[in-house]
Amino acid sequence: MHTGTTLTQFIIEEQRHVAGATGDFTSLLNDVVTSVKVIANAVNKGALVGTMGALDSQNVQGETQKKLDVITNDIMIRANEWAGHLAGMASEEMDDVYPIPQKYPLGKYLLVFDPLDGSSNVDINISVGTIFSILRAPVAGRAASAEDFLQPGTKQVCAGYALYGSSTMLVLTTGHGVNGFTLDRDVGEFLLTHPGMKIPVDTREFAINASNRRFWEPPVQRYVEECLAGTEGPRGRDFNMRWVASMVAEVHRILNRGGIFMYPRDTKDPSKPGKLRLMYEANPMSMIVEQAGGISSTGYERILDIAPTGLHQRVPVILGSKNEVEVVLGYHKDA
Ligand code: P6P
Repeated sequence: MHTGTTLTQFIIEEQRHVAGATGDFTSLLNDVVTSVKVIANAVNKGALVGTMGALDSQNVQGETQKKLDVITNDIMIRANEWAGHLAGMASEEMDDVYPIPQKYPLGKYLLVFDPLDGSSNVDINISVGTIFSILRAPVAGRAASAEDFLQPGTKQVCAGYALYGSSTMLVLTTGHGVNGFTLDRDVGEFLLTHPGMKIPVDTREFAINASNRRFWEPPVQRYVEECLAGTEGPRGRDFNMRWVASMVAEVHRILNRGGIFMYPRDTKDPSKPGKLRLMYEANPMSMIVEQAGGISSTGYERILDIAPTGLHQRVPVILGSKNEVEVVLGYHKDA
């Protein structure tokens, strides 16, 4: 019986297009996939195994950590620290760079991730995900410093996310388009189900946390008001709205049917230029969105061009269907 193209087969076939590939990247990506399978299992068991609820600890963002935030972070660390492909790891859940233990060899890549994005949803059984980004270490085989991670998104070798939803999916790009895989739990393999994902250039669906409306900058205020004005307004058509409070779920919807997702700069906390983190949310999602024909911007500049200044730096994010994002960027230029 033909099982279809497995992710393992897909990665190895991709490797054949890379001159001089040693197999290190392929092996690293397979270890990341293994960690995603383990996380999917932990998330899927939910309340059955007592992993629901919050800890009394906070992460570097000052956000209360869920038990699964820490559990999934440990899963990513344990599955990826031993193989000799990494010079270091960084995560939303860890203040500083995770050094590879001395008992393991150092490699030529850096792995940065949000182990459980949208974790505030996990207790209420709404989709959550894992977001990851792979960079080259500036010096292969040397323990990575925080500065080594501070590379613009254009330097990413690979970006991907896992979505723990009604099915468990893995979506990734290595710079040659975006492909989606669905976990067949009976086989324990991800199978290629969404080859060559492309974001429709037009949309009538926007995603934003409307409770922050009074804090938005004028261009975003204008855009959302015009969407709400519908056929009677300047856009001359009605729009739909979604907000899942899980970036992975929003981006996956946009990859499948188009849309625009905005977590814009707002004045709610002037010390924060946005809520989403550049290194392990905005950059990997921006690489995926651009590879699928979309646009991802702060409103003022291309996210992938930003020169990072900190591991946990926040940025405003406006991403999705090309023509709709360009409308919002036009309003920013007018302002
Ligand atoms: P709010 C989840 O915490 C997250 O980082 C993204 O996944 C999501 O899009 C956003 O924050 C939700 O933010 O303010 O609606 O809770």
